[in-house]
Amino acid sequence: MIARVHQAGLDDIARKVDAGGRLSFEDGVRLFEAPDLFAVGWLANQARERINGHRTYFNYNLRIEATNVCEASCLFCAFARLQEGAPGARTLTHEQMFAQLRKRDDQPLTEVHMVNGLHPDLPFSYYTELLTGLKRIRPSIHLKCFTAIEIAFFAEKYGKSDRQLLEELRAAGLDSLTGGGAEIFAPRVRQKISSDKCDADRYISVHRTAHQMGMASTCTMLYGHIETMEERVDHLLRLRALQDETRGFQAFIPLAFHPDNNQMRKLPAPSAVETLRVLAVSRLLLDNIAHIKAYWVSCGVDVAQTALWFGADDLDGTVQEETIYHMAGSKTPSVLSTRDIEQLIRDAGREPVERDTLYNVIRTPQAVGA
Ligand code: V47
Repeated sequence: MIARVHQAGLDDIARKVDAGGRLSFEDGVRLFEAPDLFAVGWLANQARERINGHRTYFNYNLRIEATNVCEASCLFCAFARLQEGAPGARTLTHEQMFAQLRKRDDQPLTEVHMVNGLHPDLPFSYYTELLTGLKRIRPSIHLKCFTAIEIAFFAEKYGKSDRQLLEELRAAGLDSLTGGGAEIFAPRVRQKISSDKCDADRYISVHRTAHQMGMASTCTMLYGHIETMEERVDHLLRLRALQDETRGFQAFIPLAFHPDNNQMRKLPAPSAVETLRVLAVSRLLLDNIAHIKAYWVSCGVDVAQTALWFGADDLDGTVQEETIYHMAGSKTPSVLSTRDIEQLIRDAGREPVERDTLYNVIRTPQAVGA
């Protein structure tokens, strides 16, 4: 592999990676453009193994999507409906969501993960009572809810500062924020694909406030549509800069664009090669974010498994009940059992570790028969 890295003209980057040094904007662009995916992947694997060894994390989680009614009209979104009553619009009652959790009484769930549309009419109490009710049913559950876009929307709609809003949501049961809604930070792309949603500075400032309050979050990037390599690198380096400041991001999740049932359906989905490259370059550039997630619902189970040798060290979790990607054409199953995930990881030659949302180890499953 050293010879391949040399042939790919990446010796200087390899030296930096070896020394645990920081890569530059230009390094990032070269890594995206280098034809030899295996050379890039091998470098990312060095970084992955230095940070996480063979460990590969997953969690026992449940997705709940309270409403898909959304004021924003992002071109890539197949999930959102502009208003109540539109075909496919769906806002769940508290009881419906509580039932989703109650019917899993026998599952050792550690997390509920919730992302919603920007609903124009729901009162703030809809969210606070939802959080409180979920916690009442399962006091130990970690509520990882809302994107920074939702938080910015709530702050404006309910007339609260970000900090006040987050304090009130935390008092109701919120534990951490999801990373959704980042898309691509560059204004050129954002204007085209999600023009009526808050901008990159706002996304960053919500996460900054959450981190300053001691609340963890994750971060994402939607790739494989109209963005350039430079715009990807710019996005990653903005996340890295915030992480230098706050250390609040637990993981980065690249999200592969899915083209079905949305206004960008003429574009092809990114290939497996593209996905592996994005994961690898992310691992190399984001030297201060401990975990890189190959979200199997977004990139497919087989690619997620392969990605464990291309920089990724986390597969997300059991998921269950996901609709954002399935409405946009994801062919993945709706759920993976922890046993399925453990087997996928072992078959890839890595060591499965069940974690909670904050990466505390829940258990290190033994191989069957071991
Ligand atoms: O914000 C929507 C993206 C996100 C499409 O924080 C699409 O751990 C591709 O945020 N093609 C929601 N992507 C999912 C999300 C997430 C997923 C996994 C883990 C975490 C985490 C967060 O999905 C949205 C948007 O960026 N999205 N539509 C689409 N057609």
